[in-house]
Amino acid sequence: MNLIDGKAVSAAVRAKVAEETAELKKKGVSVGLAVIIVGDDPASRVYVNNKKKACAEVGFESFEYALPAETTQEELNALVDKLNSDPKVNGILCQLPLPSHLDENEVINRISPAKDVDAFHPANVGHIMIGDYSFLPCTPAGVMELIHSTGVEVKGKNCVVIGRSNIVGKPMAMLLLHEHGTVTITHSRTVDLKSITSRADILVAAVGKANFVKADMIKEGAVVIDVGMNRNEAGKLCGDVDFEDCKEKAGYITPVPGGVGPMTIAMLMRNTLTAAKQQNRIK
Ligand code: BQF
Repeated sequence: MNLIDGKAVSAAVRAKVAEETAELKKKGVSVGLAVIIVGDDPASRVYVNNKKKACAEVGFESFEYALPAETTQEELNALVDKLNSDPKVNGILCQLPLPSHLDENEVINRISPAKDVDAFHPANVGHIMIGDYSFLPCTPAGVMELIHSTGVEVKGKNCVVIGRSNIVGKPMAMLLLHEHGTVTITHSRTVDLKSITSRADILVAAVGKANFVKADMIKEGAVVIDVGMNRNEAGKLCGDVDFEDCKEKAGYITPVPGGVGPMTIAMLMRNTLTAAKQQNRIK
């Protein structure tokens, strides 16, 4: 088994972003990311803190907008409008999930596609589908970087994605397809999941169930990427893959924490830098 070190790969990406950010600064260009968080979900708070910390590290300005849980749609919309027209803000993200009285799609649709560093806006989703993109969705992009770090080529391989969310599963499948993988998307209604996952040379688990993937579901030597962020019965952070069960059989495997998570943040930094360059007409 080879452990895929998401911390190391993400540190390399962030170092490159920091270097380019310093170059921009010499040209008088600063990079800014606005992060909106509504309510007090503890996991969201941790994620937002991770993003702000990463911004500081690479030399971006970050602007946090922490709104109370009772915020109205109109107030949220007004904030997005303000950030869309603020030249110091190159990237805007609204931390999901939102409290249930707020419409996530309405917010996503309102963020200027040019500042949509999560790549959730339908215009950016469309770009991804066509294969012409400036921003890749952070988590799938991070997974691709981790796969690249193994040296295993995607071209011609059986790639299986477990999960079909708009944020991970669907764009993940599309990125693997762009690299010429033969891609299968599986989900909760899939019949005989194990027979499909067992044939995967590259398996990406984005299920949302702790320790769901067991050794008998994977192929010997497979690249196993764990996108899960779950808490088990003991409250311990764990992935969708039963790491202990799978680690000897997998060829390469990501841990949780320290696998995909840090890459998601690194890709957000890369997207924000890209946004700043585009807004300042720098190639
Ligand atoms: C690590 C996220 C589910 C739903 C919404 C580093 C993060 C996590 C783990 C992080 C995630 C998960 C984020 C580690 C952002 C990734 O060391 O393993 C960083 O901050 N993430 C998010 O913003 O929204 C989510 C998962």
